[in-house]
Amino acid sequence: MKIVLATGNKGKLREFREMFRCEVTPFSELLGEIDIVEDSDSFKGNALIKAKTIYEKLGEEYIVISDDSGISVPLLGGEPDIYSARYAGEGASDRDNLLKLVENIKAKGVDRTTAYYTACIAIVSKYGEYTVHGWMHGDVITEPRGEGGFGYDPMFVPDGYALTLGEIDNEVKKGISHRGKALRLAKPIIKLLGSTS
Ligand code: ITT
Repeated sequence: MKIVLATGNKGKLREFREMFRCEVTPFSELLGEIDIVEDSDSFKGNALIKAKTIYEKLGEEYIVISDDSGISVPLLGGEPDIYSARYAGEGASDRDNLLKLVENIKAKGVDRTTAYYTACIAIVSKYGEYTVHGWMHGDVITEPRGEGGFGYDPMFVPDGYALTLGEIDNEVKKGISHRGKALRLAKPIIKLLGSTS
């Protein structure tokens, strides 16, 4: 069975490719651009919407994997959470979203506060639907640093580190990240599904 990723996010695609030793294809190479409406109220719900939409278009020879993820800041009542990709509005860039989060934290009168990333990975194949989660805890800061990673990484300092994810090597991020943890749980499921066909 062929593994297809139901994501249009280049940062996620790069991290998936680095973690999977087998070939993974982004859905756009097979289906072109598709606008998927992510209207669930949870990471799990949105991850399943993405994977099921692509699986239904591709069919039984495929294992479709999606990721729905985001950052949550307790000081802001958990924002932006499932709205992380569109925090500064529909079509907002990673930079716009990061700057909005910086401004909202500053408006609370602090320059650092706790935060965590969540990733839900959904796997859909002819054998059914599976989901796994991973989390990474740390702090967000109002003076972003570093060019690495993507999204909110330049403002996120993982617990136990002094550097931001924008400054930390990608290999290190994989070992500690929400996505890395979820992917390590997803791997044996994907392997089993691939060998059952
Ligand atoms: P797809 O739905 O096509 O996969 P997306 O970017 O719209 O891509 P999400 O709806 O899951 O994906 O939104 C995730 C957002 O959360 C993403 O755009 C980033 O802003 C942020 N995010 C998630 N994981 C991150 C990470 O590892 N580092 C930095 N930001 C991350």
